[in-house]
Amino acid sequence: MVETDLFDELLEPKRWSLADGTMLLCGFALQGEAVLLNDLKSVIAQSPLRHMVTSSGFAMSVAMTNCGKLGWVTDRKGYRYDALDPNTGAPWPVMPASFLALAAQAALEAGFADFVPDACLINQYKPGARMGLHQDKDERDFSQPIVSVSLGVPATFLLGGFERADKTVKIQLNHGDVIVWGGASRLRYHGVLPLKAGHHPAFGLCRINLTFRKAG
Ligand code: MD3
Ligand code: FE
Repeated sequence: MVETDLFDELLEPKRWSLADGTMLLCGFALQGEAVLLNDLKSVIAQSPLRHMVTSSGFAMSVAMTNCGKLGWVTDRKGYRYDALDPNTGAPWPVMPASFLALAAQAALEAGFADFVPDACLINQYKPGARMGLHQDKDERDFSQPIVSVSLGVPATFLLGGFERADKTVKIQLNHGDVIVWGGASRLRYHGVLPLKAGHHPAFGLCRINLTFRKAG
């Protein structure tokens, strides 16, 4: 039936294969958005966003917090995963069921069954905040994918190669977009250009990125 086809078309997220093992699922996080946003608020209330310091002593422009069994932290001693929030001394907030379900469903769409993340890093970008080119290498098992969810103001993501100097391609990430990074692409260099001024009804000036990992 024509109506059914139309609705299928509207509900079916646009997907793009970006590189080996990497899939962009446009708008994938929009279904169940209200619950996701409530759960996000609750996590941030328990473990507030903060600007962590790198080993060289500079504060990151991105504000961060975590939920799940493990959280990514950096301080003068360097990068690591830790079960405790250094600011509160307490375990990180429990990973909400809505977060776990979104990450598992996205991973499955990209061909990774049974993805059970134990860490969700929450990155908050305000105008000007950026993330320089880097690799994600602090996890135990690189065969596990990473799922990232973009919310709020759009950002330009840079996807590079396997060496820092390799050329990069720009990818615009909008509210609700989800990327599953797996396979060979798991160790590609990547970063985020300084956030431009923008406005989103629920996030104001900000972009929030949720990054789900099996870290331990
Ligand atoms: C590409 N965050 O927290 S997540 C990070 O938008 C980080 O906040 C970015 O990079 C952000 O480490 C992007 C997307 C991401 C995660 C892992 C990757 C992209 C990746 C691994 C390989 C290649
Ligand atoms: Fe990264």
